[in-house]
Amino acid sequence: MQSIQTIELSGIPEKTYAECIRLNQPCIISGLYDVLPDLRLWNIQTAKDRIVDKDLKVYVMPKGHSLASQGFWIKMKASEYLSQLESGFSDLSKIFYLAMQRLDEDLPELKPYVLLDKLLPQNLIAASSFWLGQSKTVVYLHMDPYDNFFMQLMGQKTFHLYPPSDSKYLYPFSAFGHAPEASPVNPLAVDLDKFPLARHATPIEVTLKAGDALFLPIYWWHAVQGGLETTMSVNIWCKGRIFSSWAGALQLMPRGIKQGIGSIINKFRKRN
Ligand SMILES: O=C(O)CCC(=O)C(=O)O
Repeated sequence: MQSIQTIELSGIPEKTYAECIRLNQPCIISGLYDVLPDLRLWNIQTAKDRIVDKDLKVYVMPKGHSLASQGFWIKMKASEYLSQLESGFSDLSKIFYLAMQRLDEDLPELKPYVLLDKLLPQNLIAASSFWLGQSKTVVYLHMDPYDNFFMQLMGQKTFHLYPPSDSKYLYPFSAFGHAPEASPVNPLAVDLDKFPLARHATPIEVTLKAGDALFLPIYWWHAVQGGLETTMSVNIWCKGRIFSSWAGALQLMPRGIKQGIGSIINKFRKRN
């Protein structure tokens, strides 16, 4: 299995970003706490103090499973989620994950404390998300149409990565279906009888601990597995570079076009 490079986070956002783009490979970014020392202090209480009154959308998966088709979202009060996170979830058959909460739309209360523009140039930031989960969360194998700057703030996470060129071995769902970004292959236990081409894929495994960041280039496949304790992360998706891989662009473009048309129709409906 391949290992990946480490680069030092620079206090000058443009410098770190330029170095990530130059490498165009997943890399660990060290020195997060040197640039933003307050991030070292994040814990469940930090979130509780700011979001306890919110209504949340929580991702739920049956325990031991990690496929796109098996997860679903439920509504939950933040107070309930946070107290179960501390004292243990009453439903032991499932994994509950406050996953992908957009800092702009879902949890703007947390955004001022992350100081995103100290990390990356402001004009490149497409969206940023907050993730807070119990142990052993799993996010299924998928890719995103953005470069990803991912920061681990509590606990450990293991990323199972494959380059965009491995798409032909990973059986992506149809570009015209509802999950073109996802693959049915489970990197945690690859079923070679069902997906024989997966034997040619070239996985990389990276474990992040609190204080580590990962740069994940656009269209890299990733499944993400939480460690044995509570995990907290914030990530930034960066604009641009959508044509850096034609295969990636063609796989995700139909959804982008569909979403674009959908948002124009919504705007039109609201106006009338
Ligand atoms: O942190 C996780 O559990 C998943 C993160 C992820 O999939 C992403 O940042 O794109």
